[in-house]
Amino acid sequence: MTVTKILFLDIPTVLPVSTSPNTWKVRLALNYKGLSYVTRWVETADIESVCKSLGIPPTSFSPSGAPKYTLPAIIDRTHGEPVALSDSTPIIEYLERTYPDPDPGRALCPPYTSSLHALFEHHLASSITGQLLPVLVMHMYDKKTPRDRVHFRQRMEAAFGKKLEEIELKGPERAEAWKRIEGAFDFLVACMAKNEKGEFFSGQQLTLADCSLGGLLLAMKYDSPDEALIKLKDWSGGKWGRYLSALEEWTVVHS
Ligand SMILES: N[C@@H](CCC(=O)N[C@@H](CS)C(=O)NCC(=O)O)C(=O)O
Repeated sequence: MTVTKILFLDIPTVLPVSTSPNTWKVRLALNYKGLSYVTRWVETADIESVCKSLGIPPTSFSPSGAPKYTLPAIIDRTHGEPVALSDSTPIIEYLERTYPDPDPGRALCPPYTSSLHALFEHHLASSITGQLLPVLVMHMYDKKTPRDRVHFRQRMEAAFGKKLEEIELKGPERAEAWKRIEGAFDFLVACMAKNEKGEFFSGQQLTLADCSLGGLLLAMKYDSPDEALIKLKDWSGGKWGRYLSALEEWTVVHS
């Protein structure tokens, strides 16, 4: 374990773990790199005020110019002057630059892979993450803290112009959506089969791609143990169950 003074901001749920793919992505990186950190749990309703008070920058701006604050975020006070960062990929790139592993084979961001990782993340977001909301919306809602449920319902209903319960797909439409998602996971398995060894997208060691993919799988597992996780374990000859087991040693939640 490398002794660092990192504060990691994550989103609480009614479970002892988060269900956010992006915060899981950074937690996997912190655990894989063996960095010590403390978690501060921030409900979504408080993300903006907490980030502002800690000097954490927004991750995007709305067309009107209003800043949008999201988690994960970190504050690293290891080297005196605090470094406050948001946005999962820049956070992992910072951790990699600041705390490189002596073994180059364990690099999360190996040299010259930024463009490939950007492409991978774009693919994951459009082919899987973006397809999950209509099948997981009520599972996501159920796992939120009571206060965040109110916040989530308000934002989703305003964005979709209908009740949360109506956003969720049902019947044949739901089955078709799951089929499309299974197809996207099968495509990843076909790519991963090109590796000679190892359960991960990057073979035997994690990279940024596996932090993103692993974060997504953990979010599905914890948001929906009785539907998404059952499907994941069944798809692709059990590949995703094996992937989740291989990832397990880096899923510890340091509070
Ligand atoms: N590009 C950001 C996106 C982070 C993001 O969307 N985080 C979500 C949780 S998974 C969030 O903070 N949502 C709170 C909100 O939208 O108010 C990253 O990769 O960290």
